[in-house]
Amino acid sequence: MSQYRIFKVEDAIAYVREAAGQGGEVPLQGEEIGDGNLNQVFRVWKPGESRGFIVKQALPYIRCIGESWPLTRDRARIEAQILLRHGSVCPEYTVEVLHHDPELSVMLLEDLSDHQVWRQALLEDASFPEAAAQLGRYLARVHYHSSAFHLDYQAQQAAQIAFANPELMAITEEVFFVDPFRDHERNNVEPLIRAEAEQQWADAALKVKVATLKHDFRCKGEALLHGDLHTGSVMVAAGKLKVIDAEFGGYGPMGFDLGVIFANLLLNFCSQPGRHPADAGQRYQHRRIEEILTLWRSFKADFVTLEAKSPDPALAEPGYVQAFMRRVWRDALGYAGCEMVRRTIGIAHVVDLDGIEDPDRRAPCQRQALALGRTLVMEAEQLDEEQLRVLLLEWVS
Ligand code: SR1
Ligand code: MG
Ligand code: MG
Ligand code: MG
Repeated sequence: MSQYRIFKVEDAIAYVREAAGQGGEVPLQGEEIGDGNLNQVFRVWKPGESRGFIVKQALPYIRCIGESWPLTRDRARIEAQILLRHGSVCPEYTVEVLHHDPELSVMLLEDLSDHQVWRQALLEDASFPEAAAQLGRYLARVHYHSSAFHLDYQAQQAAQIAFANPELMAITEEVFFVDPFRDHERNNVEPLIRAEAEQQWADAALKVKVATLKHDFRCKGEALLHGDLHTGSVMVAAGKLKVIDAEFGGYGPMGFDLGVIFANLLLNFCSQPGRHPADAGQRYQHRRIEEILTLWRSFKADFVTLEAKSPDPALAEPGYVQAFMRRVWRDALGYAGCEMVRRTIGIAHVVDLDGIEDPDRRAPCQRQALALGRTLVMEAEQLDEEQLRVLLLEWVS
């Protein structure tokens, strides 16, 4: 279409006119609404109409850092292709890509402004009782259909090549598994929890477990992951859910996506004593435990149902999928532990913890997130679903 330029509102409007076929006679308005770490995002709408369009454009650098950390714009093309692939097997729960332009590093997405970001909904104690089960179904569908259970060897190899995302997944390796487990300049450690961070950096047993998880993240290409499935990548509305923001996606272990979302529910869990009086906070903590277990059970039930139709005679062997699910569960707990640690002392935090204004109330919540994260990494191999529930109940405070 045209040469790359960093969009201003008028460029986003012009792109909508062309990509969505909105002629010059249609009045359109726009505003920049992006609050993520990487991209700029515009909403463009016709005055008087509630539903508009979303324009997401990749900048040639990481937005939250600036031009000192350059980053491939090709991530916009990769994200569009991942969302289209995930949408082809799970349209109900994947944001719709209406158009994308690799040259402009831009895509046109359905407007979800009648939805709420799940992270925000959880912080406002708004109840979306179906969200956990819906997200489990989403993960079962997108993981199964991109895995060896569904694709033959050639098709899966082709997908691994087509969805290769080396630059973004290398960032995940660094900011998820490397920096937070040593004293790195990119970390963001608050003074009140410095001692706990230093203790962790000296924890050789923990670092060996994290090394395994990192190695598997690189080598275990089980499925086409979302790659950054925190509660800010999930939009919810009454009875509805849509997953957005797949730029960190690529082939990796299924337990990674599950672990990231478990961890973000647990970060909310850890934030409760800093946000609410004990009785209300504990009620919300119990909800987070149930959401994690519901999400997992929904994932497992749907995955096992899909797997029953697997065309691969070896992987369809009765009993194998159950053994595989146990491995995915164990991986998920390990990745959940890493995500909790990195969102507490790494480069990218979460508002659940950082939004607690009083540092003396915030620090105990952050300490709990670090300690629970460590426990999950260390004990992942020993915990079944019921044991996780018992363990988390012990952390309710
Ligand atoms: C430097 S990028 C840091 C994080 O922001 C994104 O949201 C991803 O979670 C990434 O790890
Ligand atoms: Mg986002
Ligand atoms: Mg993101
Ligand atoms: Mg983003």
